[in-house]
Amino acid sequence: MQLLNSDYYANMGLKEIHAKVQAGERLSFEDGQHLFECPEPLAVGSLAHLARTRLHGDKAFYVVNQHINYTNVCVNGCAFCAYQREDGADGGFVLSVDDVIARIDDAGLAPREIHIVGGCHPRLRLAFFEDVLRAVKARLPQTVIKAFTAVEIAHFAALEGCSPREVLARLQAAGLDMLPGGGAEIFASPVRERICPRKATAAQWLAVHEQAHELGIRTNSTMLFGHIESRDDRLDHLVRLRESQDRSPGYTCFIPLPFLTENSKLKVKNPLTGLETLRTIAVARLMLDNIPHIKAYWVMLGIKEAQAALKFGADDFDGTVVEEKIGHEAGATSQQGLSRAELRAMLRGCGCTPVERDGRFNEI
Ligand code: V47
Ligand code: SF4
Repeated sequence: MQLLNSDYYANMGLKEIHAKVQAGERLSFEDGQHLFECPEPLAVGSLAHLARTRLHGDKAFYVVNQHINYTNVCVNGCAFCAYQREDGADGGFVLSVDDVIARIDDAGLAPREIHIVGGCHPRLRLAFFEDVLRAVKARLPQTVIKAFTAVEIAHFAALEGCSPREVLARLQAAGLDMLPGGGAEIFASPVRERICPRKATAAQWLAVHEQAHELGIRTNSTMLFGHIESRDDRLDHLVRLRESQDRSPGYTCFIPLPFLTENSKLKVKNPLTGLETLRTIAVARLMLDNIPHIKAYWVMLGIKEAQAALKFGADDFDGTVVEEKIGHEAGATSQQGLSRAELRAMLRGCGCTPVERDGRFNEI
């Protein structure tokens, strides 16, 4: 499918990259730099749309899902995080197993996916998380449980004095189906050391995902951008993810997360523009030729920019969500949840065919 003719891309200095995209060839780091430097973000967006359309046509996926954050108490204190509280501080909370089940019952959704994540709590032990998973599985046997970022898995392993692989195997036996993509932030160490020095390193994050893939647990991936990282750091992150997927296939989806600045200790000199966010999503689609889905996470992007992202390489809109805390503590202005009907109308409204999926990205 050719959305614009070759002369257009040649005039934009993208002749060779256009040819590579048309031929389905892999883009290099330098190609990525070229895409970031191209004076016309719409040209980059249309190339990403070409790649996205080849994979998914005009489909835009969504899922009936529920997010549950079990605690905001976290030992890591990442500089960008507005959600975290110190142990014992005002506003800290921990949900019990019964609280988690009550959240599910209150939502009354019959979700296809439950997304459970939280801070790295200093005292919650693995047995508690096994109980959570068993209780959720018993309540929702058909639902995919996507829970615990690689950072939480590494933290549980440190608390238990065992390997992340053992943690993954125990959680899988208790009902864990997938890992979410959080905690990747930016892999480049000089940036990572400034924004989240206590968190699992890039190598640890990647190792946990690759071990999960070996156990048959598929995973997602993210990138937090628009803070102190450079565009080259973003490309480095994308290339490392692509290499990880080559080594150990199992990433289903990539979620670009623009940094939301409210209530954060991290001060940013040049806040993201909407177009830079869209360009970054487009570059991600073009670089990540081996990850099938790019998620326009409406909670962090805002609904209108998430809709625009569907024309800049993204194909998934995430879901009904129900209640979200991490982005909203940081100033997300989106509402808390969307209904299936609202999601479908939003996707149709931007010229896409809405397709409901399950937690494993199978069409329903
Ligand atoms: O890892 C924290 C990010 C992530 C801020 O796997 C922030 O399907 C922006 O990973 N501004 C958690 N972002 C969310 C996440 C996620 C969300 C939806 C779906 C999936 C999935 C994963 O949120 C954290 C961090 O990168 N984050 N603070 C902030 N101020
Ligand atoms: Fe903790 Fe996650 Fe917030 Fe970092 S981003 S402080 S690991 S909750």
